Amino acid sequence: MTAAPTRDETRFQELIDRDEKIEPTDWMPDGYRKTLIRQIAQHAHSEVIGMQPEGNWITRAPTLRRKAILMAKVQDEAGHGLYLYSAAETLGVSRHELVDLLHQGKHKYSSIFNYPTLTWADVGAIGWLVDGAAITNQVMLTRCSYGPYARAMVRICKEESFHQRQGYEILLALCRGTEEQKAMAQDAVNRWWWPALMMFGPPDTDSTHTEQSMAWKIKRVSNDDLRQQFVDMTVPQAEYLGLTLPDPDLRWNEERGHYDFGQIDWDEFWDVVKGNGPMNRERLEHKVRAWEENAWVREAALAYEAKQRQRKVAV
Ligand code: BYC
Repeated sequence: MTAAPTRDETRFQELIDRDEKIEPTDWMPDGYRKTLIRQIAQHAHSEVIGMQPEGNWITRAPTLRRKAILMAKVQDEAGHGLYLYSAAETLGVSRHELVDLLHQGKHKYSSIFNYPTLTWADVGAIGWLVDGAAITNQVMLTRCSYGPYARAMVRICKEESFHQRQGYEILLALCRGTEEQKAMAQDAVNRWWWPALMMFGPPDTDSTHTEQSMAWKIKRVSNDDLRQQFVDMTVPQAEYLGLTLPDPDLRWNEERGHYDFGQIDWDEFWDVVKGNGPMNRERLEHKVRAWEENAWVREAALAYEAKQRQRKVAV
């Protein structure tokens, strides 16, 4: 016989059923808290590690205008990391702890950022495909049952929409340029298409958390359904660019009302998730190095804060 739900459990379930938000001071099941910390931390780490592939092109952007836009975009990603670490902190874990776990290799971040950015066209492909996939996922998360996470997503989605357009515009310029430039755009899309599809996570049948996360309304749509949404949205955009998506099985299915697409290489996905992708080591080493080399900035900020506090007490 299962025990009757407690008052806390009943109230939590009522809030979920009524589509109301759970707030930091509300009671919540341990599993709900743990799932959110895991997902929000992974999300925050992804934003921060995600600065590296594009940051790699800031010094080599083709024009001053492109450089200014790219710098602003990369800086936005740092901001997203900050909102997300703050959202995680409302669940009783500190940013410091989470960053530490990332640095020790005990926390995951999105598989997509373990691929290299070989040409300027990769910056366009990331904006269009990676930010495009991120928005598809994050629009759903604006309806997440946990208030602070859902609200952080609203602002992040607005900024990601701008990022996606800047990426698309980079590719559009290349596709309307010389044959060499168009070939560069095609090559970037060939390399980023499949990893972008992997961003949505394993197929629903292999997903550990989807069922419970959907019952708690943390996730509102499953990995496979989001992936399908992304494919359906992106194919016409590729056609407009005049680029081919590297999948011979990609075709419109009249009966389903969706595009069919080919098999994703899940062995490659899990290999990257386990740390064996082309750039895993480099990404983490770079992150840890930046953390250590910039310790003086944190120390100076803390010293300044302590001084300000002393002054306030004196006044
Ligand atoms: N990469 O049960 P599942 C950005 C893991 S950054 C690595 O389906 P869940 C941007 C998963 O953690 C945007 N690992 O999990 C920044 C789990 O392992 P654990 C990043 C992955 O959580 C800079 C296991 O596989 N977006 O926009 O229900 C420049 C089983 O998966 C991945 C987010 O983080 C992956 N791709 O669903 C440009 C969105 N997929 O934890 C752009 C927030 C799965 O049990 N996150 N795993 O050891 C989510 O929505 C969900 O966490 C996921 C996965 C849909 C990703």
